[in-house]
Amino acid sequence: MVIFYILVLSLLRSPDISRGQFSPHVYETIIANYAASKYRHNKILDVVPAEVVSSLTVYQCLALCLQENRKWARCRSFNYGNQTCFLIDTYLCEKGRKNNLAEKLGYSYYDVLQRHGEEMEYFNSKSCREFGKCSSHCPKYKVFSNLKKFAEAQATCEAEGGVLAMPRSHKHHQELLHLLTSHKKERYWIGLRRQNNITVYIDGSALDEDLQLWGEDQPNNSGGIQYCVEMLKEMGYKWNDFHCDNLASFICQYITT
Ligand SMILES: [Ca+2]
Repeated sequence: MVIFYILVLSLLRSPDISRGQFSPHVYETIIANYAASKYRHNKILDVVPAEVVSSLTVYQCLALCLQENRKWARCRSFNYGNQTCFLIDTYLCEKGRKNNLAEKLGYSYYDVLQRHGEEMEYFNSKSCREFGKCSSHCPKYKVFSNLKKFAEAQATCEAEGGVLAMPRSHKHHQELLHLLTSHKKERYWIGLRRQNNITVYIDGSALDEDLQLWGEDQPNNSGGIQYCVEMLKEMGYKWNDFHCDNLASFICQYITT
């Protein structure tokens, strides 16, 4: 991330960013950071562009957006497709605006947010929070306090473009604990379950055997019917295997990049 800021700042310091001045690698790095996520491919931001320039590569389009010496307000994002660059003075998650993405085959939408304040605004925006459809700057998780069976909880996450949360490290676990400080329900489903006697993530990936986040004496498969995993308050929100048809609150995770 630090490298990214340096790249952007170095671009901004130059008043005469000319097309093609930087190697494609530099632009690729920036594009990767503000990349069109899977939610933005074949989609455009559905607003009237401030400026349209044809016969450009996507990198040239980015460079053009980063230029600051234009008459209209600063470029915040762009749509790109068919070698055409559509510069835009707002962005998907701008506060107070009801910007939406629209389907457009072969086009993509890119944010170009350059300053920390903007990123915080972005981070806190309704779209980020509720739909997880923004970039990697979005919060990764969303807590649902209502009670559902494991499968229903997973279906709810999927309907929002996510999955049940898949903490893969102590750092992820800490992030989830931090989220739960303002909720504190008894139990939360996460995206882990036992299949063929092995606990795996809901995407089928393996659980790191060394990741010890189980509560005391868990998993115990009590009654031989505990095939799903929850974070349990009475265990300090460590993991407990639990009957999948029992009701619990749950945490979704959004894959945004
Ligand atoms: Ca148990």
